[in-house]
Amino acid sequence: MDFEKLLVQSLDGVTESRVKDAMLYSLTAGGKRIRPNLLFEVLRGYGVDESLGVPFAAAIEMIHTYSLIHDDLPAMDNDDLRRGRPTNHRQFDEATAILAGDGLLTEAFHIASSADVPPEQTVRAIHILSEMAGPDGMVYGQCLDMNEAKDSTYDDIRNVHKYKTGCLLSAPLMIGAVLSGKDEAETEQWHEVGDLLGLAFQIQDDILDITATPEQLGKSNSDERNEKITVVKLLGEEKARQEMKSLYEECRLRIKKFGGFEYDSLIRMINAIEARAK
Ligand code: GRG
Repeated sequence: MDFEKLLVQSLDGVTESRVKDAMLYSLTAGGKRIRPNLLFEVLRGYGVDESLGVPFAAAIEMIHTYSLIHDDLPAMDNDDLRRGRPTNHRQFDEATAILAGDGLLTEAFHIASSADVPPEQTVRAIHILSEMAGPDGMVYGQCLDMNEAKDSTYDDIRNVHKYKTGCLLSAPLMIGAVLSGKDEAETEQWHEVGDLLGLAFQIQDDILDITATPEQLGKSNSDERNEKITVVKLLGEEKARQEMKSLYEECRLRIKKFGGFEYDSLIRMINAIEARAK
């Protein structure tokens, strides 16, 4: 299955315009596709045909890309570089970048609602997607992040990461469980795995921001310029690394506990995420 091709094809029906060009510009800029692959790994582990997940994987990657476009805007982090290219508002203009984000967010739900799976699974998956992306999920996390207090504690920062980063990693895991016919309780356990993964992933992001160059990362380190409080600043690099390792370990332990789930491939993916250099 060629997900890259399917992702681009999922926008084939969208009217040609400057905003479509801007949507495709960021969508095809070479993201790591962690979220789509998490969804495919859950389906694989439960022995379900991965192609069933394509519309939802595309929708999640589109929502993730919209969040990066909006996060880079002058009113937010004001960044010039993303995925190794000029940010969307630098390449196009601010108004087009706002519309490109809006377009990706709304088109994501259009694509998800057209999935060829039982309607009750589609409704549950869309319910999860909107909750994880919206004002009870990632948007809430971004709001907390924008209004961060100067005396924030590690627990405060953990809460920001749970929503800002964890929710959009939980969504593909949970939707994978839904498409595999799993009940609410099991789906909720995948939510917890996503929370842990989000916390680990975000600490790693903070560590990479100070240990790798903007060229290696393909993005600028705006945390320093915007005087953001990071886990590395609060705990020191060594303790932050230990915390990250124990979160990834806890994540692996939880994954190995799911009944009827072939976990080897997903565990290999988690190991690869932990070893990432960008
Ligand atoms: C604007 C509603 C709104 C939300 C923005 C995504 C985000 C929330 C902020 C971006 C800054 C940031 C560090 C977010 C945490 C999530 C994260 C580490 C995103 C980067 O994800 P990767 O590494 O990116 O998967 P690629 O480019 O590989 O897809």
